[in-house]
Amino acid sequence: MSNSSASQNSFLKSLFFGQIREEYIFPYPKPGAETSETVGMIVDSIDKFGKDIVKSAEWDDLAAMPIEVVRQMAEMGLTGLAVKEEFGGLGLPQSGYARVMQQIASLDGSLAVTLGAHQSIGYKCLLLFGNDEQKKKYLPKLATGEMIAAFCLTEPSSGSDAASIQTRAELSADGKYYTLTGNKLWITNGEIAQFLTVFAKTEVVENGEKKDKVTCFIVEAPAEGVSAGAREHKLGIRASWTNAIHLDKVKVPVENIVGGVGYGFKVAMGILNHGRLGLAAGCVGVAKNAIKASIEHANEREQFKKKIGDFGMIKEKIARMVMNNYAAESMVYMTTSLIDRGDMDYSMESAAAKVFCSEMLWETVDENVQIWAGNGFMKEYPYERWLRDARINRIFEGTNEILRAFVALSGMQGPGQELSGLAKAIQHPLKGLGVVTDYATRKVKQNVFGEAITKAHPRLKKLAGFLEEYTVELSQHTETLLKRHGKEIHLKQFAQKRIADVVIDLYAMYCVLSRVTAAIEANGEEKTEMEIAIAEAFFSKANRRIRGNFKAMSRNEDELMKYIAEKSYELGHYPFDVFKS
Ligand code: MYA
Repeated sequence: MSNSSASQNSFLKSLFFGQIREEYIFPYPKPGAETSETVGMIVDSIDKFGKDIVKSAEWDDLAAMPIEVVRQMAEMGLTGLAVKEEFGGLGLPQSGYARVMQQIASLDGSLAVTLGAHQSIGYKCLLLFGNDEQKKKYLPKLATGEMIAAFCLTEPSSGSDAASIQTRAELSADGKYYTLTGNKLWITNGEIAQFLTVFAKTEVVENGEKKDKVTCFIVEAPAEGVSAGAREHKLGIRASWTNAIHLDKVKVPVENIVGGVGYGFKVAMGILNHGRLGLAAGCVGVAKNAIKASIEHANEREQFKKKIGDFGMIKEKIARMVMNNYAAESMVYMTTSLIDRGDMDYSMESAAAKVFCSEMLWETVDENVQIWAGNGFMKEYPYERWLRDARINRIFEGTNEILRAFVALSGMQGPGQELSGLAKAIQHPLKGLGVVTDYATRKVKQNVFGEAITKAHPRLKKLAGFLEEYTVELSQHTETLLKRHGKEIHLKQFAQKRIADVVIDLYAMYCVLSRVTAAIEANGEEKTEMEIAIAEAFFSKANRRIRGNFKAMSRNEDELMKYIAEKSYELGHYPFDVFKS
């Protein structure tokens, strides 16, 4: 996460400096032949399996699914997708993993969440930070589904503020084990899991000072002191298992610490950076279903002696659904390829993809209900369930609000450090000369020449031009905000939201540009007309959003909005009534 120098930054972090690292995003990644073949076979078997076994409507009514379904999934290898073959898994890279999650989500939301909680986050700590002994001991059982995993971070008083957890782990006098006590909330797979990734505060000594820091523990269940609360009843993904997990003086050997004492926060964030992409891929899978259903109805339903699909308002909806899903899909597989490279920070990209895809899905399933109208609202059809199932994606694995704040602040951190370096350099001219020169050169380059995109297809030159312009503007607005607010920028959420929205749109646009370039290069312009149209329409709409956000950085109604909110808090209710005025 270090931002000390622009040259070490990820694609999105670099954009905040006005730099376009096009070598990171061109050419658009193409899965290898072996991965494509394996994924193709798994996707086919998921579709077959789905028809026979998945009973979404029934499960949704009962708010439960049979545990045998999870066992059958495990037999198909679906519980060990990214685990190396030597530990009994399928050894898929992140791109292949995401494509399979996309397919599972298109089958059933509850099933996807169960499987996702197991391997996207449940035992991900082992894949990312586990030592050889831990991997050997647990991965074979987790890959085959003999053990099901759960990720235990959230607590009653700790949601978005993950570092504020209260669960404690005390080291025994002989230094051999920790005793964990605390309560975890809304844990997916809680009551069916045998492998719990638990985050707890431990005492550490840093520079001679005692501090409480987060540590990650593997807790096996059942075990003395571990219990699951009653199954929660939910709006959507109703058949998945969601429980509180209570830890009452649970003894955990020191060998079960993952990533080192005091490094648990980094472990949690590393896991979530992966998990957010599994979720984003799942959103793409469900959206594809909804688009298919909408097209089917648009083609079949007649009103006023015409197919409803012939009406402009329905065409606009279908086109928007297709266009936004194309952008979402482009972001997901661009970001998984950044993970597969193995040498890059992708934390912002993964958060941006999660926000974009979950909001794209929400809009898509909502418009699908609208197209199906009365039928869309009826339980007889799956569409109202898709809507309910989709809602959680904007909440879990980081609410879209906290992820917007993360995208904005994480991006501004680097320029902030350079600007404070610049301020220090002015006070200490000799010490800071290098910083001043470097920073000033970059600003001049941005303002006078812009940063060229050289790898986009010539047919998309105009679109590339927008991105060059907006990238420079992003860095300029970042600088203005940092100079205006300094460290207080952490508290300025109206501004953070605008910056995040611009960056998320920019990332989507860059991914689309790269993907359509690759499509033209592979198939020629004629065969790529639909994708070119999607790119042009997407850019046109995103342009309007970005321009609006840039404009609102200086002219906005923020103070009025704050006043209305604060006045409402004071009153405690909506104070108006036309009959009482
Ligand atoms: S699990 C629960 C999900 N919970 C969250 O996601 C919590 C959200 N909160 C946070 O992410 C953090 O607390 C935030 C930081 C971001 C607010 N990568 O001072 P800081 C570094 C790498 O900013 P804070 C669930 O829902 C940062 O640079 N590093 O920290 C499961 C700094 O480093 P340094 C990161 O203000 C549901 C340090 O940490 C990251 O406390 C089941 C401190 O940073 C990062 N991302 O808060 C799901 N963030 O010190 C199943 C921060 O070196 C789903 N840092 O400068 C399955 C899917 C199914 C598909 C369905 C389809 C339909």
